[in-house]
Amino acid sequence: MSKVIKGGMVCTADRTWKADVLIEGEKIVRIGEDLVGDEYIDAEGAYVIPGGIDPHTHLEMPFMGTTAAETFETGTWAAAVGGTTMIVDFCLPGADGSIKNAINEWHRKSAPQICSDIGYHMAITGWNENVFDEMKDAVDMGVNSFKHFMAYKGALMIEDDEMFASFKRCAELGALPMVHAENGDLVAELQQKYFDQGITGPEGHAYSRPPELEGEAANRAITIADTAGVPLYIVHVSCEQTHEAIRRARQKGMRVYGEPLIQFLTLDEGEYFNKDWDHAARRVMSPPFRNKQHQDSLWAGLQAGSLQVVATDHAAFSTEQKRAGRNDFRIIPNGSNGLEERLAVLWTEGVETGRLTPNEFVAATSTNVAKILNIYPQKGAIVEGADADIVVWDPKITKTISPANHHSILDYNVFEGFEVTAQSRYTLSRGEVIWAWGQNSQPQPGRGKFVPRPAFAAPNVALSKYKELTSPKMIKRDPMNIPAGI
Ligand code: DUC
Ligand code: ZN
Ligand code: ZN
Ligand code: ZN
Repeated sequence: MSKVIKGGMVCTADRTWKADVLIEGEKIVRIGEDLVGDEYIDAEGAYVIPGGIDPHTHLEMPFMGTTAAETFETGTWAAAVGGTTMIVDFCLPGADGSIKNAINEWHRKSAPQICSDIGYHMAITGWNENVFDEMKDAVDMGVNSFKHFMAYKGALMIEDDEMFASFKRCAELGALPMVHAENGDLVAELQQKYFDQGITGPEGHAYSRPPELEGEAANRAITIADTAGVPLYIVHVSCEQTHEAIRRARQKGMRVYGEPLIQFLTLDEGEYFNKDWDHAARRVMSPPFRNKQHQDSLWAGLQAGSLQVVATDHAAFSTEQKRAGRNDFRIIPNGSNGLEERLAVLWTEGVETGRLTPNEFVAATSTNVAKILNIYPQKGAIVEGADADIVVWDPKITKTISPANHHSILDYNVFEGFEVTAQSRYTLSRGEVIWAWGQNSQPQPGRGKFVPRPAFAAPNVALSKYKELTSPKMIKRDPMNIPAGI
């Protein structure tokens, strides 16, 4: 059974033109005029874009004494509604510290639930011989990127020497290191200081994580990556300082990538001063939302190409879960939503306002992600031979975002009240229509597939070389336990 997406404007990262798209099975087989097939999908008046890829989600992640409420099923269903056909989720090691076991655990949880495709990043939360060895297993298992937390002291935070060892390992494996850039030592100090001053509410979260501490960590990570001779991906870039660090590094010829979040582009720090505690706490995430000056810098980075992708860091905790931090902002589970809203909000606030072209929108939501994470052109492209992950993107459907009409499991939505001016008319995942506007039927859980991401071409370094140079040490960390006041 072939399908033709008919009458739309194909819009890729490079250009926009009127064409039909012929799909056979799971693949795009032809792009051209007046194509014929067994079935037709109406794209008149709409753009035909590569399915969104969200490079940063935390579904069902055990974190800060609880587990993120969004499941792999509800998350990928919400994603499909929003025009996202693939997510890259963060694997955290469990109590045994094993990378291999963590990846298998993520497969166990995600495989029966996912409605569309998935990849993983692996978190490196400590350093020892086993981590060194298992990083190779991860790459062999199709996980070619490793995240390092420079914050969450006493739980996930990694020290500079460990990060350097891990970055060197990435260099020899052809893997991409990533960082959560915040100076965790200073964040912990500031948290204690504000708490001791009697600031116990969500505003303390914003005060204790100033942009300077993010910029410092970003610069440090860039220096470490440069010394290790490896590219670097900085997740959730929230502020001008981090953007500037990335811009400078790129100007020097380094491959440093920056990922602003849709939340950071459109929501500001004023949210933490809302009189309604629940409202403010629902928006507590790290790094926190910033002011307009920082937002302007992020938009400029997307326009100029010094920032490449827009993600969500979707880590959804219910109001009830957030209330664990009722008397102490330090234990409010960190995270906010956006998986379903990312494309529509970026379109409305970016393309409709003239800040981004439709092609830049496609690059930031899909194509650049696929390139940076080494799955292009299987994903992120409308070309013959690519997976038919395609969205018929209708710039005339308007919607007011609300928990009443969203598909996330959450009981609130940080974008509530946003009027968006575009939606997915049809979302296709490997040739199958998994969302049709107005029908609201859920795709089959378990139909999604894990997408292995191969290693990048690596310099030819003997695998044993750094094993002698790096001093393995065992530091026990427990992501479930972030003690207050450290
Ligand atoms: N930040 C969050 O807000 N949530 C999950 C992890 C992170 O780094
Ligand atoms: Zn330290
Ligand atoms: Zn992070
Ligand atoms: Zn994250």
